[in-house]
Amino acid sequence: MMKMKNVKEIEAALTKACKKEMEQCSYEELYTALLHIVEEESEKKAEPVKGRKLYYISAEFLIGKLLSNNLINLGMYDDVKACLEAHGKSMSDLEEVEPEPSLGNGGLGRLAACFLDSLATLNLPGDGIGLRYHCGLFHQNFNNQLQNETPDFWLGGDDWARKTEKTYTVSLAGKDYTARLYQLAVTGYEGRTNFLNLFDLDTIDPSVIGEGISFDKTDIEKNLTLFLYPDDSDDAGRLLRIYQQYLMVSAGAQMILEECMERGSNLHDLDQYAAIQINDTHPSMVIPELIRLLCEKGIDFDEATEIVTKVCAYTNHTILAEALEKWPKHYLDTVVPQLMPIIEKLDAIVRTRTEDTSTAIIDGYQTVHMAHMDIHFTHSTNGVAALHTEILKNSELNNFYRLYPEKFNNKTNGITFRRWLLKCNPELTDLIESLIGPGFKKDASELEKLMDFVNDEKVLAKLEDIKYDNKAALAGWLAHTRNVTVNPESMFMIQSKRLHEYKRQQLNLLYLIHQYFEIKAGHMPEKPITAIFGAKAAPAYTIAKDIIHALLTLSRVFADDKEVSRWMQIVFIENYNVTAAEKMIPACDLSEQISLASKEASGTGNMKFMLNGALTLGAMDGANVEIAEAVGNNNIYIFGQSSDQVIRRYRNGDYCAREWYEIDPNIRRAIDFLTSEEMLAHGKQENLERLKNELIWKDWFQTLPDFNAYIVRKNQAVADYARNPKDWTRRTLINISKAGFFSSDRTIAEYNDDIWHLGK
Ligand code: 26V
Repeated sequence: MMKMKNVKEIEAALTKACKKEMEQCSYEELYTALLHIVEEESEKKAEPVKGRKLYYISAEFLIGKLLSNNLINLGMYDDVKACLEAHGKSMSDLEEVEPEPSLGNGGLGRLAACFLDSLATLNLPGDGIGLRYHCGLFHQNFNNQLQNETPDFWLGGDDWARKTEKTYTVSLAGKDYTARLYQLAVTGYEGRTNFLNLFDLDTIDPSVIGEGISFDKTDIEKNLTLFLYPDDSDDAGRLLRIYQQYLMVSAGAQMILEECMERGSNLHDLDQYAAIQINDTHPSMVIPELIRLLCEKGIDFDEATEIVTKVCAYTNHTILAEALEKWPKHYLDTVVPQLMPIIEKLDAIVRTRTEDTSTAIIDGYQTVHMAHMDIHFTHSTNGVAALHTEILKNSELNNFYRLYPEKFNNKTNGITFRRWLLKCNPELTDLIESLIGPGFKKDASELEKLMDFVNDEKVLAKLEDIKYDNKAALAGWLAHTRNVTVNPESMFMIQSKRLHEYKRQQLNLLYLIHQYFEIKAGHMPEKPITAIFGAKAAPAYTIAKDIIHALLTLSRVFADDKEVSRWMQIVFIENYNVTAAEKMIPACDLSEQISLASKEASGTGNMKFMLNGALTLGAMDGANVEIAEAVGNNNIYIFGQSSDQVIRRYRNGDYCAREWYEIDPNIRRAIDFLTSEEMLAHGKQENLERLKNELIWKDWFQTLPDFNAYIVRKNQAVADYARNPKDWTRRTLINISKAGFFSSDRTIAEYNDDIWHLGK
C-alpha cells in the first residue's frame, strides 16, 4: 500500500492541490487540501468484510474535529506538522479553521464516536448509522448571565461526510420521502477504515428557522434533520423526534439488508452477516422495521422476529425514568402506521411469555415502551458501568432480569486514548512514551508500567511541568477565544458535562457560596481556586438554565469583590463542546464527578480527566466506583451517600429538603445568598428565587444531605494540593497508570467477545 508519509511528499501534494506555494496559502485552503488528502489515504484502508459486521445505530455521534485525529491515526500527523512549520504555518491555527461537527449532546454521543475509533483500530468491521443534522445541537451564548441558543451552522464549507448516490424511500405518516446516504470515513489508529453512514433529506431548508432556534415543526420536508432532538416540550416537537428516529432506522435497516444480501445472505441467515447495536432507545424502531422488511421479502413473522432478536442487542444508558422513551400509541399511529400492527403482535407475544403486565410493550394507558420492546426482542441488554448494570438488574429492570437473566450483561464504558491523550495532551504522551515505549497507544494496559516511576523525583517534576504548561495553554486559549483571564498558578477544578440537576452543578454552586462566606470571615483557602464549568442546558429545562444563571451571576459577584477575587474565580466556558474539552481536560487538577449516587449511569469525562492526570472528587456513582477500585482510596476523593442509601430514601419517600435547610445554618446561609443583594445586583430575581425555592422545597437530587461531606472532602483536596504538591503529582501518576482499563479498546473487545463476534 502506498502511504504518503514524508514531509516532501506532503508538501508536493499540498502545493499541487492549492496551486500555489504554501506560504501563499490561506489556512482554509490548506485545510481543504489536507481533508482531501486524508480522505484518499483513509479510503485505501477500507477493506471488504468477511463474516459478521456491526452496525452501531445511534441518534448521536459526537465525533469532534477530525483533521488532527485522522492524521494521527494515519501516522501522518508529525510530518504534516513539520511541513506546515517549515512554511511558517501552525497546526493549531489550522485546526481552528475546521468547524466542529455538531452531531451529539454529551456522553452518549461521544461514546459512540470513541467506539467507532476503537472498532477501526482493532480492525473490526463496524459502521455507524445516524442522521446528518444540519445545525445539530444549538450554539450556546451568554447574555446578561443567561443562556441563549442559536443555530450552529457547522455544515458550511468542506466537511468530511461525502454525499453518495444511494437513496432509500421512507414512509412517514403515509407519505414517501427520499433519504440520502452520506458517508464519512472512520480511520483507526494503524487500523482499517470503517464508515459512519448519515442519512438526510435533500429538501431541508434552513430558511424555516426563525428567532433563535425556533422553526415550524410541522413542515417535515424542510425541517426533519435541521436540529438534533429539537425541543420535545410540546406535541409537535415529540412527533418530530419520532419522524427523525424512523427516518434513521428505516433507511438504516434497508441499507443493512441490501449490504448483507450483496454479500450473499439469504436473509434467513442474517445473523451470520450482521450485528446491530441499539444505542439507547432512540433507534428502537429498528426492531419492528426489520421485521416488517423481512416479512415483505417473504419471511414469516415468527421467523423474522427470531432473526431480528438474534441480530440486535440493546444498550441502556440511564435509569432516569423521564429519559426512558415511551410514546403515546396515537403518535406512532400517525407517524409509522406501518409499524403498529407489528408492535401490537410483539406485545401479544410478550403477554404469552409472562403474566407480569409491568413488562408489556403497550401498557393500559396505550403508551408504547421502547425499552421494553428492546429487552424482549434483542438477545442482549447491557448497562454501561458495573454499578449501573447492578441497579438495572436489581431494581429498575428487575422484572425483566427475572424473565431473562441470561440477556443482562455489563460493558463498562471507555474512551479512545488517541483523542483523549495522544491528540489532546501531546506533552504527556511524549513523556509516557519516553518512559515505557509506544505500546500503550494500542494496548492501554501497558500504562500500568508507569507505576515503576511513582517515586521518581525527576519524572514527577516533569509531570508537574506538563500540568502547568497545559494550564497555561488553557489560559491562553481562554484569553484568545473567550476574552477571559485565569491564573495558572491557582488550582483548577473543573466540572464539564451537560447541565442536569442529577449531575448537581448546584452542589458545586453552594460550595462556592460557602467558601465566599469563609473568605469574608477571614478563613482563606490554602490555595487560590479557579472553578471552571462547561455545560449546555436543554433549551426547555428551566431549572438547569437557572443554575447556569446563578453560576454566571456568582462569577460576577466574585470578580467585583477584591477580597474574594484574589482567592476564587468562577469561569463558565461558553459553548462547551469536544474542542473545548480537549483544551480543558489536560489542564485540570480536580475533576468534579459529583452526581447523586445511582443516577449517573457511567460518566466518561471522569475517565478523560483521570487519564490526563487529574484527581477525582466524586460520589460513589457510575464508573467512579470502578475508578476508585482501580486507584485505591488514597488517590481519589470520595464523598456522600451510597447508591443504596439514595435508593432507600427514594423508596421511603422521606427526604425533606426543607428540614435540612432549617436545621443546618451553613446550608441556609448558602441557599439564602442566592437572593441576596449582592446576587440581585447582577442577576434576575425571578430565576434566582425559583432556584432557591427548588432547593428548599424539592431538591429532587438530594443536594443538601451531601453538602457537608462535599465541602469537607473538597477542602481536604485543596489542602493536600497546597501542602504537598509532590505527593499530589505522585497520586496523579497513579491515576494515569491505572487508566488503562478505561480505554474504549477494552470496552469494544468485550462487546465483540460477548455480543457481536465480528468477522475480520
Ligand atoms: C436524557 C434525558 C432526556 C429527557 C430529560 C432528562 C434526561 C436525562 C438524561 C438523559 C440521558 C440519556 C442517555 C444518556 O445520554 N446517557 C449517558 O450515557 C453516557 C454513555 O453511556 C453515560 O456515560 C452517562 O452517564 C449517561 O448519562
